[in-house]
Amino acid sequence: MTSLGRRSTTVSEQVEHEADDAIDRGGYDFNAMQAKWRPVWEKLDPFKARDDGKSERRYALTMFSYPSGDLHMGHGEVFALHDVLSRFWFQQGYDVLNPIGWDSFGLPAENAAIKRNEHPATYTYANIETQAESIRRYALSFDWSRRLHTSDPEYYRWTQWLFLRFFEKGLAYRKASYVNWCPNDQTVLANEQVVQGRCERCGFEVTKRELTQWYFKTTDYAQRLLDDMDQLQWPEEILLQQRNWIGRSEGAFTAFEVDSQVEGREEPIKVFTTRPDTLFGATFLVVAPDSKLAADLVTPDQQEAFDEYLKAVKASTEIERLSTDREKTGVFLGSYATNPVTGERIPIWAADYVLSDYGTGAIMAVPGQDSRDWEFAEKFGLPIVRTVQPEEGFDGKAFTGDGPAINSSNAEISLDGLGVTEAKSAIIDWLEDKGLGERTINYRLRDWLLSRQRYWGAPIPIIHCPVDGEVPVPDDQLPVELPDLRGAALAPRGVSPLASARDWVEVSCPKCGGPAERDTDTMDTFVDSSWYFLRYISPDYTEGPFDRAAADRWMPTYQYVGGKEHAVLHLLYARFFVKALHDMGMLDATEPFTRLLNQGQVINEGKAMSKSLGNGVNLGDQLDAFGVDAVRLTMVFAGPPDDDIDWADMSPGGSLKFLQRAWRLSGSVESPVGVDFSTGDLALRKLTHKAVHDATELIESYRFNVMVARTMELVNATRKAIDSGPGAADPAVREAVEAVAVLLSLVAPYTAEDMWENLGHEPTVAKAGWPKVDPALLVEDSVIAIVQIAGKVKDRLEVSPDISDADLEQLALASEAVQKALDGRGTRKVIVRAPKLVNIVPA
Ligand code: ANZ
Repeated sequence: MTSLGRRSTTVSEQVEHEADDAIDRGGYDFNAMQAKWRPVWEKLDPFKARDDGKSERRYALTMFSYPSGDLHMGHGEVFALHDVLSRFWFQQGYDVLNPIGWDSFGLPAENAAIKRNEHPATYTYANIETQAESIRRYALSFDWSRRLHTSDPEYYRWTQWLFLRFFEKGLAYRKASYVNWCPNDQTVLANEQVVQGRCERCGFEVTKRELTQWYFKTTDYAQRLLDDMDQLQWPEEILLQQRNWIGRSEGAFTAFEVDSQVEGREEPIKVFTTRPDTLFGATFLVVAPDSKLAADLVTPDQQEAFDEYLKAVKASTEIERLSTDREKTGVFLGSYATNPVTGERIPIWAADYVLSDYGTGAIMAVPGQDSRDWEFAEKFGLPIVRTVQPEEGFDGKAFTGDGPAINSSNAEISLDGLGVTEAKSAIIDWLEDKGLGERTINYRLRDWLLSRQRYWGAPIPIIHCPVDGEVPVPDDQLPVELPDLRGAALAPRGVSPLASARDWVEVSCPKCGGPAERDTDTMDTFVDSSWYFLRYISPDYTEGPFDRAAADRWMPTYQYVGGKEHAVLHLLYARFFVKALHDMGMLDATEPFTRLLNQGQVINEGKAMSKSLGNGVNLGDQLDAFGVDAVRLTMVFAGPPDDDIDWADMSPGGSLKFLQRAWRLSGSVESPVGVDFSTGDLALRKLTHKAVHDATELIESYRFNVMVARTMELVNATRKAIDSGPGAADPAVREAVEAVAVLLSLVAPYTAEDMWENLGHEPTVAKAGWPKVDPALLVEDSVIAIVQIAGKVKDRLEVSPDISDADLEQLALASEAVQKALDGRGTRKVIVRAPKLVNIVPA
């Protein structure tokens, strides 16, 4: 932040320079503090979740860590932010559950194992230990007694158990279809893992393969996943992404009779349309080339042309298929259908812009109102009839807007003159009446494809028997443990490596006792992370995946903190899981996460950190140079938590200096522990009470950076009171410094603990309790300071009449309105006239 001295030097220069600055610590030694307090806390174990019903519960959750290497800057940020909330609730006296564990199955460990010729567990558990050590050093308020790893058999036993309950309810099933296939990772992917046609993990272009795979029936929950969003206090952006992903469309099914000459095809073709009002303009039908329908409808004389087209379609990638600016391709199938309202005979085509797994895989093409259909009609010389009157002056092609219907009447019904909404409803009524169609709602959401052809995951607990079919592994034989495979045996070859472990695969059928085989696929690791927050609640429970009574006490989690990249993956899957468990009578909660905070990214020099750019910043190096507290403080003070943090603009050295200043206060206090504060200096007391009071609201609304700015203000005022005010023996000074220690305990736990000891208290400051605020002291004579950017008023701040220039500047720069107006620009100059005016000249 500018107020701590923004520099434009490279990070390594910055580290060097600021480490030099930090040498004169005036007795403040972060290494000594870290060494001193860690063992004390480990002994006290202050963050073990209490669950005795004496206080209100709050479940604070950070997104699951994946054990790849050591912690990085992103972890540093998310953990620091999350810890402010968790520690705040501890201070407020809530029973907080703040667990930690590892999402430890997954491909990276498997790929590493192939390379190193070892077992994935070796790499996985070594990384976990490294991360666990770093997390402990980072002093987070986790309850370590609940630690779990999804790759432990004791965990995946219950993942498998849950799968079987879903299976029994028909919520897990197997089907053959064209699925997303990553040629690099040699495994299928869920729709959610395909981003713009590429594998979410490795970036390879995804192709299609016909395979028999396991699915969860997420589509059963489409409407409830939408409806229940209004219970969620989540960023609007994430809710919107989920809404779009679920993609509810209201429309109708309409039936088109097929010409009698198509052999073996009698039932009519059903299409899904969101614009039944345009039915009079449906001049041809288009079916997905890779659908059974297309194969059925092709006539012998078009067979060859069709086969050729289908081959080309299969070779094309999803990216190509979905791209809108690509020239339309297609092939006439030789057959015809009848438009139910015009009675006209219309041709049936196959084209790849129609997808086989949406709606019915067939559309009525209305070129007059649909751009893709227009292009297609133009290219292949098919008729175009407008059924909506375009607005005056419209000279485009398809008209997709609202307007009065035209060319839309027959002997029985006329839509002419009606607007789109009325026309829709009139035509659907008529179609329903005639048995030619029906109102319907369609969702873009697909079932969740959960099987993977890879090793390092939970085996699917099903046995395939030639007599009994799919037979669940009996509960008392769970977990189905992974066979011991390592190194080259794990190399991807398109079928699961488990298939090669014949001893493991060949079993007898639990039903008939005859020879049978285990399912050789493993579950998507998103299955593991769809219920881990429930396991945390009773990690040692042996009667089921979680203790229902305890789960009902703690769920839903009050606060979730993590990245936005999970908008339609983990966050959707976990919601589906909780709803399904609720319906099975296993849980009261219907939603997993009430509040969601997405942190921004830590970037460097304006760009995401990456190996190729060489702009990576190592968290461990930062911690070595500046100490845990200064790094955490820098993360929290950088700005609103959802903004990106450009580390090149940060000054951890400045944070360190502030911590020293705060810490020195604790050695200056001259009044005894327990002194009566009410006799203290009124002005300082007011400032203290206001800071504590405001912090509550600032923290609950995620404005942690402002809370820190207020703490800085209090530190400066206290220093002034000691040096040139009522003096170090004034009780108000002790009150202020104790408040500073508690406020800082949320962000800089080592410094705060040391201060607490200097003040004469026993550890731990983490449980000191939130200072009581006296409402009488909140009535303050305050003045309004105007904050301008380039002469324009951006904010008004209520400040104390004797605020210093430096404090006012800090407050002004921390203001949300100012941050927004600056929009990432730095400042060239800041002119401060405390307590009335701040004028900022942007860079
Ligand atoms: C006729 C029509 C006329 C359409 C018009 C649109 C505009 P959403 O909103 O995404 O649900 N459609 C239906 N199934 C399809 C499939 N499998 N592949 C590609 N397109 C498909 O879109 C529904 C609309 O997308 C449907 O309404 C259908 O085209 C097309 F002026 O029918 B419409």
